[in-house]
Amino acid sequence: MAEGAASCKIARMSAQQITPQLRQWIIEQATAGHTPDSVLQAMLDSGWQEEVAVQAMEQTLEAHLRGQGQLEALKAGLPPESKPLPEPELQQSPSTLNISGHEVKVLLNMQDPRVVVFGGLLTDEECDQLMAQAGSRLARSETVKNETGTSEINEARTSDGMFFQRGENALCERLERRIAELLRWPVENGEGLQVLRYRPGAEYKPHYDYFDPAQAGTATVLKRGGQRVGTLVIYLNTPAKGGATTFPDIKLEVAPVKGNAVFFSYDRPHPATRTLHGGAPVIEGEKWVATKWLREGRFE
Ligand code: PD2
Ligand code: ZN
Repeated sequence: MAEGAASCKIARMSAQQITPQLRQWIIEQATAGHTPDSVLQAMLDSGWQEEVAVQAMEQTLEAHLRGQGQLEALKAGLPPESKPLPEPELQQSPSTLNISGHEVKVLLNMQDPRVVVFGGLLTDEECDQLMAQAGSRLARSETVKNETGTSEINEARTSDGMFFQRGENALCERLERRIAELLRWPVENGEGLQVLRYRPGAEYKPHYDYFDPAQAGTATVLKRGGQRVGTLVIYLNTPAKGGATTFPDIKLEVAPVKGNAVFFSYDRPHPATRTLHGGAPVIEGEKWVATKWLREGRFE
């Protein structure tokens, strides 16, 4: 459980009304793992009347947390129940995993944040085929617009991209099954594979892959499969220079190597997960990746 909630700087109206901003602040504190007691105390410390503060907490948190199955744990002062996450079988620190006859190397295994680097997840032929299938369908990448849940061109992401439908063809199906077995997460909970191509100078500025609960458009996006809980970025080629996947919070840089992949998971949509990550600018050559995002529920 995190320490006491941050001080409540939400402006108090003279009548001490429960505003949308106050509700949002309460949800943010809860998502960061603060107990209801500490959130309440932070409100009292900044001058909220106890009656209003308690009512705001009840109204906001009960509805929000019941949906996440965390209300009872928080009321009891327990850390939020750790939810199931995609997770490879690495209990005995194997150097290789046999995934239905396909050998995958374990190159890095970090617990907190959860980051695993795999070697040889795809064969060179699979990488080449995926790039060939995606090539003619590439368009300037869009990202989800936070306010509305729709897509927009984003200067922070200067790559070209496309999405395959899940199970769109035999190769996609085979890779989806391999990823599901590797990460022990249902095929049905995965988004379709996304392929990105970065030309020299192109990059993906550091970001989180989960949907920001504070943004208005998130409710719409979450209707289809709930939150993202894990990401697998697979390198389809080896750029001559640049293009590492970076994790600024932990000062980790993963080199893009054809067929290798980096996996990371996040148990809550919050920076406390330290899963900020980006694609560093490509300096020479092109960089191609396939990204698999994993949802908490069925993505239909
Ligand atoms: O291409 C990458 O290294 C990269 C970096 C950050 C890909 C993504 N994010 C992504 O697809 O979300
Ligand atoms: Zn990302």
